[in-house]
Amino acid sequence: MREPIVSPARRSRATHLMVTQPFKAAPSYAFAADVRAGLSKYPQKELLSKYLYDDVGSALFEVIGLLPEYGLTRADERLLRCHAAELVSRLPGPVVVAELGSGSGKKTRAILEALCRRQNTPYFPIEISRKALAMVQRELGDIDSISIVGFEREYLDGLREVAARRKPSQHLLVLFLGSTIGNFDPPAGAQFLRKVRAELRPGDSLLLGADLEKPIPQLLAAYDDSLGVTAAFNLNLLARINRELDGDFDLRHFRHLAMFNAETCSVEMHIRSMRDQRVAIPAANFSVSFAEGETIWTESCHKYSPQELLALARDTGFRQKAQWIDREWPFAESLWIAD
Ligand code: AVI
Repeated sequence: MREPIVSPARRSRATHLMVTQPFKAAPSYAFAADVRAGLSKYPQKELLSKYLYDDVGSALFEVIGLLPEYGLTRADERLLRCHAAELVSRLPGPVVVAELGSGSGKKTRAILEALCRRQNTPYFPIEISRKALAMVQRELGDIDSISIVGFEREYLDGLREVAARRKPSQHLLVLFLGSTIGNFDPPAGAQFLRKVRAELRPGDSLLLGADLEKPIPQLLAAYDDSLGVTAAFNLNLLARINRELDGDFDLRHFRHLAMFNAETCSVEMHIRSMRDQRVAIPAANFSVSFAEGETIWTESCHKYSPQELLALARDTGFRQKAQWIDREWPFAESLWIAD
């Protein structure tokens, strides 16, 4: 089992410091197996959205957050900045913070600073990206009274470890920000939140960031921006298959597509084949044919309503204590308490 990454402030006390060394990426068998399974699906080929986030994809996603058409990241950050003090005032102390998918940790600063004005705050970012965890140390390491221990783990594995480490007197605040919940289809999202709840004690808190419904043209522009950054983010998935699995996708013959699925209230991202073609992916022991116009479904971004979030809280073992909604870009930050 891998050891957590420990912030510089704690290194001297850590008994199991993981030494981060550059390593040559081994071909990922899981990636190859998932690519093969997804592209074998009929009638709708699929690739899992988690594979959008290699180093190139993560860098492109950072840029997406700056685009005028995509207000989601700014709304999330704005709400956290404006309501951090109120949020903290609603939590019993002392609080331990676990963040599922922290990224660089930048948007979490306001909450951590507000908490650190009140108490020493242990912060456990949980991330599958080691690079992101290293960025957390740089981004937040200067906050007084914080101790950061990063877990390079899947969300639920990391949360289980954090929950097991906290003391009986410590209240756990779980952060699940940025509307990552929207990238689960709603039943899977509810199932995931039930699993989160199962790791908590009654009275613990979850702060959930979720993007809300808005006019379809606004949504389509957000996922098909005029600069083509989202298109590059999506097509990078094929480029990643070429890089990591020796695939021979010719990117000139595929195109990004964003469309709104009214039945599921989601924006779907697809990649459309612009001609009949066959692609070999030797490291996955596989080749695949595409008909002209056929698509690969790469991501769904569900848009919630405030009522749906309230029902979701009840359905998954929580009670909603507060909710803040951004006026400029409908987005909700919901504070839920474990029942
Ligand atoms: C990470 N997630 C919340 C983003 C979203 O809006 O659903 C991913 C994204 N895909 C395209 N643009 C942004």
